[in-house]
Amino acid sequence: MIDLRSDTVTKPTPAMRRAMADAEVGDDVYGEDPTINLLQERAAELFEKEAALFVPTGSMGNQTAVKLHTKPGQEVVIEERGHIYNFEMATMSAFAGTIARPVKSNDGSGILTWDEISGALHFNSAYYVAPTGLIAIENSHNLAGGSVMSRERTEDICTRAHERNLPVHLDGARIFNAATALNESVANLARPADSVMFCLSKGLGAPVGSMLLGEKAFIDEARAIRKMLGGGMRQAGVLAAAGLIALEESPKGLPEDHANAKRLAEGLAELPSVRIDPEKVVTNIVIFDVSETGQTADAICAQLRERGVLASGFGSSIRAVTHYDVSRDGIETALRELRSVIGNTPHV
Ligand code: TLP
Repeated sequence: MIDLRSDTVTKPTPAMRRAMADAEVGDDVYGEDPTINLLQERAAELFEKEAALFVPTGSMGNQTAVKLHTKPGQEVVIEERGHIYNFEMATMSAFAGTIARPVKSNDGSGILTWDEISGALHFNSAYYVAPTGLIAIENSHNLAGGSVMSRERTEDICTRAHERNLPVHLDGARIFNAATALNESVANLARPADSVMFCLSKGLGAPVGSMLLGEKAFIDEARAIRKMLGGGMRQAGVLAAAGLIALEESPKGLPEDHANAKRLAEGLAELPSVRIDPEKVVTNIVIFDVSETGQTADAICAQLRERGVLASGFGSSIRAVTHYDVSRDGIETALRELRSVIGNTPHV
């Protein structure tokens, strides 16, 4: 199977498995797991943040941040396709008592400008208008096709937010992909934000785990929230060991994943009934519109599955994500199968 459903599907590399088997462990609820402690120190150093916390999932990292930055009854300003709003089970409401204020990005890139954000902020409004408590940004932006927010845009949004005493949380599930595409350090992309979550289990290929980073006092509080959510793990150094390998080794492979995504997008753009602009594919996510094929995305994905290619249908679009378990040959095979499933369908 050529599995392009997500970069979460990767299997641990041999080096990760070895490190997991050899990991020194302890009870992390007592802060005594040396491998987790090392991973947290290493992540904080790399991102130039005061502290880091190992969390089981990206969703837990994001929602812990939302909880800590806001008060019940506040709004979280977020791009309308943001993961925190669309794919995290309304936890921002159920747990933090907040509501999303989704904002459309006018150029379709998913990367908001300050002007777009500022139109959605509420301060000093009438007392019955919910005030803004947080701005959440996402880099790379998953549902916008892996688009990236530049360092300058991140700085601009964060500086202006801070002038208004508003915190900014960065959902950097794939921040290493963004950093690779922009030729920036992850620290430069994360520095302006008050908190950042990044995933070890996406483009970096670790089997489990994400990191939440911020100031020390914030991370101390986050540890308690993690426990509240049932995320206090014990000898999870076996997982952190794979995370350390992911952090050190996996970023080197991301240019290849991005080149594979670009190739896939270019091949897809040759199909008359597929809508995609390969220029806009800069990381490892390829989202293409199939509404002119005369078939639904789900029907296309079902036929692809029979031919050994897995991809995900999202409405009238299909998402394919490249990662280290898919080679260039795999991409060429996927393209061949895509051509035979949708290639000759006429425009409608
Ligand atoms: N994304 C998953 C699905 O939920 C869509 C995927 O396959 O891409 N932020 C972003 C930007 C994400 O893409 C994801 C996962 C998360 C947060 C949540 O991470 P997990 O799945 O670890 O809770």
